[in-house]
Amino acid sequence: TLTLTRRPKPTPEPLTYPILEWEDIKFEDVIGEGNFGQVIKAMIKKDGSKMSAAIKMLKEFASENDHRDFAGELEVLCKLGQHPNIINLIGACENRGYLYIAIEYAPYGNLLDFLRKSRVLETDPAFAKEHALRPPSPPSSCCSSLSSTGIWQPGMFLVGDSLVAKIADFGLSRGEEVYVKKTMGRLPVRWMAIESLNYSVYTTKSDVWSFGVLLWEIVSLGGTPYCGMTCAELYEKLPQGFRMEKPKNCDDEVYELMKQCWRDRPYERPPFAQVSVQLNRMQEARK
Ligand code: ACK
Repeated sequence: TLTLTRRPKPTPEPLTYPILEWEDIKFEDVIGEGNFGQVIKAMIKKDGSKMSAAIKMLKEFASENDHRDFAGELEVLCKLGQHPNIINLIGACENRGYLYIAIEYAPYGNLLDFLRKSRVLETDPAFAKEHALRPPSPPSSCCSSLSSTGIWQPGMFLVGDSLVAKIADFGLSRGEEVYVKKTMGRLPVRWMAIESLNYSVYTTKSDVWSFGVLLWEIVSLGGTPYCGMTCAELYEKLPQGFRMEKPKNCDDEVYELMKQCWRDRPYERPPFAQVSVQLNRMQEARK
């Protein structure tokens, strides 16, 4: 006779992270505040040397869910490991039942503000007029219940030392749902590929599309994608072939790359490796 035995569920590995001592954190100014947490600049001592850090912590009245999400954020940061384009984890500290997560401090703040501030340097007044700053219109009710990829926006990046852009805020993602933006169930429609809008299909190729939009935002110094168009118009016009125009001061080959990222058929869009090679080549040619 055959006896079936159930394989025991694997017990989750305990989370291991670099531990910071409470005494080694010297809190300075509050640099940001969210719904349930805040970010405080600090000087920390780690392995005998002092460094700046941003400390994320929950507010006193945070719910049990918030605490779970916050621990999830630490887990994501641990799993991701170190990368030059990620706001890396420095360590974490538990004090009086509260968790404090220390991440790299990005001295230039978020990329979107950084780009917009750099407009002051723009000599062409028509440029600022053309890319009038306007916050994106809220998504219409038709697109408010889904969730989607949402990391390829300058709002998701911080600018670190040597002006390196780094992806930040993994508080928006959790566990296996990495890259799923949950904020109020809103979709980052302006960054979404046609197939994501129409069929909720998210692949690396739809990420390539979003990356193209990010590229457009960077070149237009923080312009609002499809400024003046509603969400409903995007649903209608993108499948008809409508695409954003070339931003002022944008090289033809950079715009060409954006358009490749926005090709109708996902498989016709270049893979990220190719996008990266092309961008590096363009950068080298400008040196
Ligand atoms: O957009 P900001 O200026 O940049 O305001 C937000 C705020 O804290 C809430 O997230 C800022 N912030 C978050 N992490 C960091 C960091 N590692 N370095 C510098 N600023 C940060 C973020």
